[in-house]
Amino acid sequence: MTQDTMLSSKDLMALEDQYGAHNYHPIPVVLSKGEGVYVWDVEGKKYYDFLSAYSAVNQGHCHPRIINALTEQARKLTLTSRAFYNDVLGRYEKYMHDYFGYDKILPVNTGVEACETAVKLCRKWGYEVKGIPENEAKIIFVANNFWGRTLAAISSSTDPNTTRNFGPFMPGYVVIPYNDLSALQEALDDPNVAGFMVEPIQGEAGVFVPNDDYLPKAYRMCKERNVLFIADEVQTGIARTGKLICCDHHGFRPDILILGKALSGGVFPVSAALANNEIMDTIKPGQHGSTFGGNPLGCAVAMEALEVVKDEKLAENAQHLGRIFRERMQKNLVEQSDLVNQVRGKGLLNAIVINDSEDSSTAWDICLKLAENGLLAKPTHGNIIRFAPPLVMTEDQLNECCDIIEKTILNF
Ligand code: IF1
Repeated sequence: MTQDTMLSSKDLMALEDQYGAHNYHPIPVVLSKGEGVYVWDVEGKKYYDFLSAYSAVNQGHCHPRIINALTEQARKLTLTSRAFYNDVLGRYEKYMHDYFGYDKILPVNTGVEACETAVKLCRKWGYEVKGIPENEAKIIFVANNFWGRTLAAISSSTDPNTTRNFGPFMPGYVVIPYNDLSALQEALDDPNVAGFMVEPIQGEAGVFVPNDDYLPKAYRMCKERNVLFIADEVQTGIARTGKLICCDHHGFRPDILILGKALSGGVFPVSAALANNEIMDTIKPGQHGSTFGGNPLGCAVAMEALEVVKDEKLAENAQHLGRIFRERMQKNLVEQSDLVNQVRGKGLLNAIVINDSEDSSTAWDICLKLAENGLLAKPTHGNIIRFAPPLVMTEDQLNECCDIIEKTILNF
């Protein structure tokens, strides 16, 4: 069963079924190669990737510059732990300061760790700077949020499938409806609120874009109450929505910025919480960290991944192609087909809403047809299909993809 043994897609799926926990239900395609906007399955069939590993592969699969940074660093030094300094971390931290404009970074591995880091930072700031009485700090979340699978993360979840039989949960959370400023105003009346954490566009909820004034007004309301605005940009950050981070569309800077996924171009888990000194300096030695956080390999990869975003103007491309995508879906599907109710999104983070119930299998069945026709996308809920290709796509490629999507759905 080594790599040399020739196994078919069917064999490989059977292995996962028998030996792996059944915590996923993937589209039945087994991928073995990726390059730019394309992936190939074991049998050699080529697909356009319209998921980009949930927006982690914004720079395209196996970007040669990022892979080069990975292999060069891997030959020199991969991990020291934070018991010692390494010669890449400081450079990376300065690089992140220059790139995103925050005083300091706290480097971690996965997105959920970065989100939990933000929650811990927020609580600590709440006690030590804002002056909230011990163990009384609250953090406001919104309904249908998604920030990972740890107990701290699912404690804020409103999805019963995510929480059932995993309790008891973390206290100190308040959950209000998304896109609802009066609910936020009311929740902010509690003087023990330390922070408000939100995804600028809700991913798992189905690429739900809030009203244009929601985020900037929410930010201002938080400022008025001395509450930290925490932006979970793990999915929306790194050029995905047509700006470097989604909050850039609205002209304000969150107090804590959480990044992950495409921070490493999907090559290696690299995530981070960024904040200014007033917040970050509340954390002292021994109070937070991990074995791998800030490892030289991840730092080298992240710097190159961010250089690629700048050099290849990926934010601009996402903005431009996103407009074309939504225009075509609107004109050729929403207005032509009873099957599609809506197209929504920003930049190249988009979704179409299928005219069927949330618990139908229509979106899933359409995704199987799309795969047959050479394009990989994943439903979120039974009636929403997310479309998020790598941002290195060309206009010609995007138009070819729109042809595939339109043909598949009009023939469905
Ligand atoms: C899975 C969804 C996407 C995230 C936001 C933090 C994290 C995520 C906004 C945690 C992770 C993932 C994880 C992935 C599915 C996926 C997802 F459909 F579930 F909602 F992207 F849209 N904040 N999102 O979206 O980051 O610890 O995973 O690095 O299989 O659970 P992580």
